[in-house]
Amino acid sequence: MEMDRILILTHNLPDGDAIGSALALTTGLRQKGKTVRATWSGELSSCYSILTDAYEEEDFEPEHIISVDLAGVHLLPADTKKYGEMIDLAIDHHGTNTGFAKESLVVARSASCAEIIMDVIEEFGGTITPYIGSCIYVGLSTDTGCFRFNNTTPESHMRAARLAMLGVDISNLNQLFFEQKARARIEIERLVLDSMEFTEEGKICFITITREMMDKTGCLESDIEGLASIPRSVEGVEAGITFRERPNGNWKISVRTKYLNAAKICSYFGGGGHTFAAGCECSGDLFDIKVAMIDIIKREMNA
Ligand SMILES: [Mn+2]
Repeated sequence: MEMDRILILTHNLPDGDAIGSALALTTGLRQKGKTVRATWSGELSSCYSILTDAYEEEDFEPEHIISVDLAGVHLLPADTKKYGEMIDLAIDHHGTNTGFAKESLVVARSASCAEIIMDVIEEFGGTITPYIGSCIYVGLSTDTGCFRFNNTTPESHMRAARLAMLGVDISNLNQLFFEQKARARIEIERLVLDSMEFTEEGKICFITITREMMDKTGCLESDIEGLASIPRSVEGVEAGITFRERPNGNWKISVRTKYLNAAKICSYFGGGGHTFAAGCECSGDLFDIKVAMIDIIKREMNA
């Protein structure tokens, strides 16, 4: 591992896996005496402070760039887009990774990027401290919906068991990330449930998160993580779709399915992701987008 002066990038609207992967890798590389900095965009909800409070910023001119949990350079936040062509190594678990980096470590079978990071740190001789383990656990547990989603593998459970043995306070992290909710989050759930619509005899469910709802409740982008799993949780729903209004007026669309190929559905709209959880972004009238989405999903249902 000859790299030094490393900048670690991750995707826009970072989730637990993005933050956990970036901080775990940064800390692991620092153990090896490397100069490393992680970047992420936007304000994070308060549960992340258990990870970010211990992070110390370092200022330097980066010579090498690593991306984590990043499927394509179009997903980089505006302030790191300029590095898109210069990424030396991509560590990722998205099967749709576009191969933008000079070298790629993509393990599509891995439920989270954080699990790959755990292996990488151990391979280069780093120690999984309780702090690094906490970062990994946050990535692993959030990307698997606390081990409920069907991307969860036996290895996910085995790694979590090892993290517990290494001193990670798993029950505290579960409490922070899966039990406790910001007041604003509960308020927006109330509004989002009110937006719920069903079509195709209840097989397709839509929810909508508007800027107005965000403003009214004071939710941060990171407060609404996981809302996209609500529509699929309804009995009988085969495709749960979440429309989220971006500040620029575009619609960020999350598709969650039980057996349909969500990545394929999203590919018709220029997006991608995992088999049962994928996303895309559309501009234009929301009603028209819904009609187009229903059309594609029906085609997949009959395929
Ligand atoms: Mn991930």
